[in-house]
Parts: sequence; structure tokens; C-alpha cells
Amino acid sequence: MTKAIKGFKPDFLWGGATAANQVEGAFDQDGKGLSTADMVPFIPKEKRGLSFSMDVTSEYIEGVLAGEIHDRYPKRDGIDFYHSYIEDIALFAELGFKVFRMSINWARIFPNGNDAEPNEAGLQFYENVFKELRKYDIEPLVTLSHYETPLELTRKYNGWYSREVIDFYVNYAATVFTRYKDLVKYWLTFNEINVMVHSPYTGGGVLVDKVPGKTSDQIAYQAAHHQFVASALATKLAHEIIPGSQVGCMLARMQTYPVTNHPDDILKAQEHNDLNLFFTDVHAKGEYPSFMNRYFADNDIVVNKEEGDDEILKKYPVDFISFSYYMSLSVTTHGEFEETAGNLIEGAVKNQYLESSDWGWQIDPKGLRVTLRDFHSRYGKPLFIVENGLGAYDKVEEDGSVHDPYRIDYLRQHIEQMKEAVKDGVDLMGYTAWGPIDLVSMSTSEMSKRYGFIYVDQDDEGNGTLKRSKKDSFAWYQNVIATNGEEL
Ligand code: BGP
Repeated sequence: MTKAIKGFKPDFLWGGATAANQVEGAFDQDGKGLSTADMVPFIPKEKRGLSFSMDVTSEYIEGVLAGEIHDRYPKRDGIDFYHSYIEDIALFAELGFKVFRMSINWARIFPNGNDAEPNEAGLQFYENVFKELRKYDIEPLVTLSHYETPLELTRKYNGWYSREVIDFYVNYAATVFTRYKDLVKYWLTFNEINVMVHSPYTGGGVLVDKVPGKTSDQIAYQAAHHQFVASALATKLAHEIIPGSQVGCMLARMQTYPVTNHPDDILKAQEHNDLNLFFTDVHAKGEYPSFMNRYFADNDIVVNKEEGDDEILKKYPVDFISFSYYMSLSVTTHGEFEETAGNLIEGAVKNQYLESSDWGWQIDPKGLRVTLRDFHSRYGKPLFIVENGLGAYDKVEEDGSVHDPYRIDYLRQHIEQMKEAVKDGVDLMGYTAWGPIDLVSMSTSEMSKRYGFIYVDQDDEGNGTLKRSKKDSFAWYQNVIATNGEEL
């Protein structure tokens, strides 16, 4: 008789996740070139829309470079991880991390994206970080491209809209695989690759205004195709250069429910889910799913493929599927429903059974179980949750402590559902909570939207000592890891 699975496997990878442009700072030091993330300004609350609002234009970029526009760019300073990684990694080790997800900033390695030689200082920085992690037996999980493209590739080629960028990326990937082959085994090719369709600038350094006469969707799906090919080629290279390496794709999973049981609602939700899962379909199955043909035809989207592209996708699928999960969405064609404030997808409406975070993201732990089960049956590949967490305002007490029971509750409920999914038979490799140390928010560039177990003394205006301190959730997560998820 087969035994029922009781909990997480003994080598389950517990940890936390960050991105270079949200933590490092030192945006112009040691030979680093500018990246697209360095041009994203702080967006004051009153100017923020429902959807991704950080799309930058070519005029804006040129204005900044010419010194005519002076905004604030919090991602340029991050939380100064560039200079404090030794202290920060010691804290991650104290938490008991088995894995640390981080990204390499491409413009630190190739300042213009396609330079003839890599920047040694950049290569050395990440080598130091990886060695520091290894000192504590923390496995690095490295994203090659987390919402940043070297700015010069955007200015010269319009980022991933151009096919040329594939070669530059592959060269960058080969360079870092070769340099870190003894230090890094787990790689992700593109962070939240599907975000390309919501924000081409964020996802691929693509300026839609540079392609007159084409819809944003048309431009985005073309750019996404280039990333698919690049991702497959990077997967191939990783396997060649680093024996035993494992490469994953990464999706911003947006589990979508129908609001009513009207068949139109069911279909609408299914379409939402299919469009979201299209990105993992290509990576995992190595081909475009047939439902996209209809979608492309209905929306006048033509994706130009070169001969050989389909073979490349088919030959080099990913080893595992990773994803971020923060919330679920609900859609309807029936009746009047309140739009959810702050959700990243237009047209999503309120789910009456769910509470929302202060940023309007609808909290849905059970949706994580639904997602895991869906992925498992759709792909049958190992899964890795590489982002999950609650962005919240924290209050520092007079004695310096931060009591964050809301964060503990959010994480506990999600980890409980993860455990249920594991019992359901889902093959789950690990879990990295987003922003284990407070960092600059991706969508708003705020500092006050905090996710960490570790508090960082810095406010939205960039004032503060940058001192690190432990929140209540620190000891809680430490115990979760120590008991391999037994005690929540
Ligand atoms: C994901 C991104 C991260 C991140 C997180 C939280 O979409 O991959 O970079 O920051 O969302 O989003 P935010 O920072 O906007 O709260």
C-alpha cells in the first residue's frame, strides 16, 4: 500500500527572496551601467492607478539622462545590500535559511548589455555573495533577469522587442554560468515573465511609444517570444556548463475565479487562467498552446517566429516551475461588482469572501492550494514557490520592537495550505518568502510597504539609518524552518 504523505520532504528548501534592484543600491558603483529599474520613479499614492502604472516613456528616459527631469528613484539606493550583504546573510543564516533567492543585475556584469568583456568588479561582487551564502550552507537560487534590462539595450534596441537581445542575454547567461558553476545550482531565467503583457517596460525594457501603430499586446507578445527562446537557450547552456543544475521559469500566478456559476463567468475565468498559464505552458511543454492561436487571431496579434524557434522551445523545457503567489482574482460578466482597489489586473472584481491587504491585494491562502494542485496536474513537474508574503505598514515601538502578528497570520495560513497541497501529492521543492528583509517595493517604489522578518530603518523619502532589526515574525519563521514546517 502506498503511504500517505505527511509533510514537507526533509530537504525542503526554506528561505527568502529578493531582487537586485530592490535591495542592492550602489546603482552607479564599480562599473555598473544603468538599468531600466534605475529609471523608475517613486509614485506618490494619489497618482497610482489600479494596474501597473510604472510604464516609462522614451521621452522620460531621455529627459532624465539630459538632467531635465529630477524625480526620486528609490531603487537606485535599495537598502544598500551591496555594502551590507555580510551582515544580512548572517541574519538569513540565523533564520535557518536553506536557500536564498536573489538576482544578478545584468548591467553590473555587462554595463551596456552587450559589451565585449564583462565587468570584473560586478562578477566579483556576486562571487563574494555566493561564497558568503555557501559559508552557511545556504543554496543560492539566482534569477538572471528580475525586472531589469541594461538601459542601453532599451535605448538602442527597444529591449526585448528586438530579437538581437536574445544573443546578448545568452552571452550574459553563459558568462555567469561559467563563472559561478561551482557556486550556483538553481537558476531562474526571467522573473514573472507574464508581467510583460501588463508592463512591457518592467518585463522587458520595452518602450511601447517607440513602436507606433502597434498595440501594446502585439508588442508584448513579440517581446515575450524572444524571452521564451532566450530562456530555452539559457536552460540548454546551464545544463551544458553546470552538470546537475536545475533551471526554472517564473510566473506571477494569478489564480482567477468566476464570481458566479453562470457558464459565461466560468469561461471568462478559464480564459484568464489560460492566458496566465500560457507562459508556463511554453516553458514546461515546449510549445505554444493551441488556445493562443484563437486569442492571437481575435486580437490581431502576429508573433514573428524564426525558423528553428519551435524546435528550441521543444528541446529545452525547464526542469521546474516557480511562481509568485500573493492573491487570487475574480472575474465576471454578470452583474455589478466592485472593482478591487490595487489589484494588478484591470477588470478584476471583489471576492466577497476575501479580505484585502492595505494595497487591495485579496488574501487567499486556499487559492495557493488550488494553484499548486492545478500546476501539478497540468505539468507534473516539480514546483517552487519563490515569492509569497504580505506587504504591510509596520510600527516600530519605543523599545525598537516591531509586532507583526498580521504577517505571521498571513504566512502561517499560506504555509498550512502548502502543506495540504504536499499531502495532496504535489511535488514542492521549496518556499522563499518575498522580502525577508524590508526592501523597496516593486510596484510603487515605497519603502513603507514592508514584507520583512528583518526591519530596515529607512522611510519612503530615503531617510533613516538603514539599521537592521528583528521583527516578531523573525523568531516565528526561524521556528517554522527549524521544525520543517511542523510548527506553524
Ligand atoms: C512581484 C515581484 C517582486 C515584488 C513583489 C511584491 O511581482 O517579482 O519584485 O516586489 O511582487 O510587489 P510589491 O513590491 O509591489 O509589493
